[in-house]
Amino acid sequence: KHGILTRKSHADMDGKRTPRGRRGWKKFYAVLKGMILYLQKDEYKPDKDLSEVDLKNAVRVHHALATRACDYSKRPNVLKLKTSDWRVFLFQAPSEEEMMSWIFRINLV
Ligand code: I3P
Repeated sequence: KHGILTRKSHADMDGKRTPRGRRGWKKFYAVLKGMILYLQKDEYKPDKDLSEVDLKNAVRVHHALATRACDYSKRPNVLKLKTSDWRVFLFQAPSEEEMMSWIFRINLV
């Protein structure tokens, strides 16, 4: 699965709140491949190698939990992703349907 996702980092690897200055929203081209959610600046091209930044932004979604971000109302179509290493991200999808589809696909991994 792939598509546009806008990310906000809410908690870091230790479960601690992401500090101010790193809590902004950022738009990515997201690709879910195997157990990894790749977040790239540009649209996915099969023959192009991932950049260092792309690899750094990639999120392991094995044993992660995706839910609708019911407690976040500033933006629509936002899902919450809790990873197995206690990071928490918010991802805004372009539509309700896309949000539900990402939640479903991530939780299948
Ligand atoms: C954050 C940025 C986010 C905002 C967040 C700010 O600043 O303005 O958009 O979240 O508020 O800290 P920075 O880019 O300097 O990290 P919202 O869009 O959800 O308001 P927060 O600290 O209350 O999460």
